[in-house]
Amino acid sequence: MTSKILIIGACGQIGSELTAKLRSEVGIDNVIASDISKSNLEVVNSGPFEIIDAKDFAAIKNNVVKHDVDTVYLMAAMLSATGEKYPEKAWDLNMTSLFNVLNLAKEKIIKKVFWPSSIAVFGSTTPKKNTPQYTIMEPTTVYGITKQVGERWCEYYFKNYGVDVRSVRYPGIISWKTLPGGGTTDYAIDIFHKAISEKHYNCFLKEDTELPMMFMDDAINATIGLMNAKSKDVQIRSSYNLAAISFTPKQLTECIKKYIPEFTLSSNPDFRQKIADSWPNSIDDTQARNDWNWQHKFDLDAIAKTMIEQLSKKLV
Ligand code: AKB
Repeated sequence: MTSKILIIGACGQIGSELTAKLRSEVGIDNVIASDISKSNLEVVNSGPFEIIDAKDFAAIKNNVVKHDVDTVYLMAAMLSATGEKYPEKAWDLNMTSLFNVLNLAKEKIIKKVFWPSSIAVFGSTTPKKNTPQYTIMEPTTVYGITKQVGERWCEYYFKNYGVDVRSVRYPGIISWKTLPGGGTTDYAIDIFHKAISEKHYNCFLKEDTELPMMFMDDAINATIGLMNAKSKDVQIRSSYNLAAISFTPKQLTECIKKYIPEFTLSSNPDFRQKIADSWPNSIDDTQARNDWNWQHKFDLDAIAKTMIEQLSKKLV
């Protein structure tokens, strides 16, 4: 029997591209997209779509039963920067939605769960270079706290209730199709939009702030690769470190200048600088590479080239 998939938060930056990729791989009717509103018409109009509030257990359960779903990707979350403005809302959304999905799996109503964690689980006491899989984790943002606690719950549900839950710690994800919202790494997308439209970008981070990043296509491949891995190969049930490249706003600017020579960068750090300063510069993801053969494809130059080509077509 074909597996039926529900994506919660399908209109967002990662959810929208995950929906498109899964629909192309397993068939349009086997992927039910859902979100709290119809904010992305491409997602809404490209296959089955339901309005679901990720905090509403009954709504998720009813749709799982209605569509005979066995696998849920929970992509709804409040990210780091917005979470600092609305700490209680971030806690409520990020934790309630996770429990809703884990409990459906515990009750054997669904079989498999994907839930993204983030580099935000790390804090200023974590080693910054090549941050290991297992290390000090003292996150300083509400978002990071929800992701760290969420990881503990995922492992707990796996060990105590046999829930097949899988997770990666996403770095900043760079994409051109759907805008991100409320993250600290969002500058690495804004910069391309402004490079094309204004030839100048005023960055909210200092120009030497180095953060781990990844192109969307790699992030989607990692997500689906982990979900397709044999259960015995998924040795980590909290969340896997996942890495591609690291760069600073200055290094990204140098790369963009190869394509847009007149582009300039200025910097006016705001509250997001403190968040970025608490995160790693680079990540050691050896275990993901060994356990389920994770490999990234896009380096900085390939990302810049693709972003500029695609956005130039889209923004005209
Ligand atoms: C954010 O900046 O909050 C996210 C993340 C790194 O999880 N992109």
